[in-house]
Amino acid sequence: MVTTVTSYADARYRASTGMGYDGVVRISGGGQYGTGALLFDGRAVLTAAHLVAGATASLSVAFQTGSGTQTYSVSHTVVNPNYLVWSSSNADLALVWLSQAPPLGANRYDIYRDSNEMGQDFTLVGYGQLGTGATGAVTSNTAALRVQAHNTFDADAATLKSYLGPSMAWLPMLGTQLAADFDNGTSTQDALGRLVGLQNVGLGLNEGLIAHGDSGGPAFLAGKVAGVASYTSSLSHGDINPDLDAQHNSSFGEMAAWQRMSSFQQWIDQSMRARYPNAPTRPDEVQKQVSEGHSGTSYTYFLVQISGTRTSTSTSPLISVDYATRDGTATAGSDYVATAGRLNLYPGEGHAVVPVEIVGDTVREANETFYLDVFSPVGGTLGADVVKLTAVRTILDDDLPLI
Ligand SMILES: [Ca+2]
Ligand SMILES: [Ca+2]
Ligand SMILES: [Ca+2]
Ligand SMILES: [Ca+2]
Repeated sequence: MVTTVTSYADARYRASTGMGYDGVVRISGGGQYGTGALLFDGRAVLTAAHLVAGATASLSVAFQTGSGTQTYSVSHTVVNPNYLVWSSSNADLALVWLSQAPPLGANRYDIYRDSNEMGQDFTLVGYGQLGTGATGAVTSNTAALRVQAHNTFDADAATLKSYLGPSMAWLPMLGTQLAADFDNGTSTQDALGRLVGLQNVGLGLNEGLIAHGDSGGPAFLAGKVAGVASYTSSLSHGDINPDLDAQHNSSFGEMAAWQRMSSFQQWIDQSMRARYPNAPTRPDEVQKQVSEGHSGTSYTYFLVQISGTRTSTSTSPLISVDYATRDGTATAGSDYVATAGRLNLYPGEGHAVVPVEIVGDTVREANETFYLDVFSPVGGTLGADVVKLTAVRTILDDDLPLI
């Protein structure tokens, strides 16, 4: 991660444990290093396809949390099918599933589902090469420092192509990549200002950019993954070259692109749903009581089902609801993993599940309950005058008393 600070080891740019970034992981495999983010089901890690698509060696995923560094193996990998079909740089996304439950202290993230990213300031987090905007990336990140920086989403990458033509050697698919340039507060290094007329010196000297090793890392808006780091470029057009040193090294005057999660959410959601073990598909299959287990986590599922007809029009094909867990006698963090997000039902889907992780232990306890609230429906209703639905789960203690 290249930032504008004089020292890239500056504590202000560390994404230290306990700051909300403990679900940002370092991915290793095939001699490559990259970054990823643990998604809301606590099993799937979102990253870039180019890190994993050709990896013959097995991948591993390292977490840094308050309980130290823990490394997990991967049980399954799915690369976005369009990565192989569309031209390079497009649909550069993969999901990898952990072979076992990760640390409870690792944050789980929803994806950012609204399409109002442009113009917003975001936080990028990763394990990439270190450097400054003035020097570019100068050193590999052998200490596996997790670093954060900030930037502003400037444009859809396809817009750049429409201005630059052959000066940009690739063809981003419309609406699928978020571009940001690396500003230092001057118009001279305002890459997208000079190249495509998007004058905006952004956060000035407070900006950062991705570098090697940050690939697959998250760009956060409101604590949700809005983008997945994909590539950087030193762009020029005719005699205009905003790059500070005219070298492709993540310096001031370059740009980067993130795959845009709001345009890939259907693929992400449906890929995850396809791998939930024993998920119910009908109300009579829903288990309202779940055995706690003794270690790791297991799932309980809440089923969201459409009854009646969709009210959405073709311009709004989604039905969605927001959801959030809530403590009853069970406590989030020790008995189950709190989760909150938005669930979409896509065209052709009549139901979907919200998985919640149940925390196993060997402590003798009472049976305990928690709730899932469902609210803010879009494209449908919860029922006349109903603003919130609540379902309850009982965690059955399965530990013997000490005798
Ligand atoms: Ca910028
Ligand atoms: Ca700019
Ligand atoms: Ca450069
Ligand atoms: Ca137990």
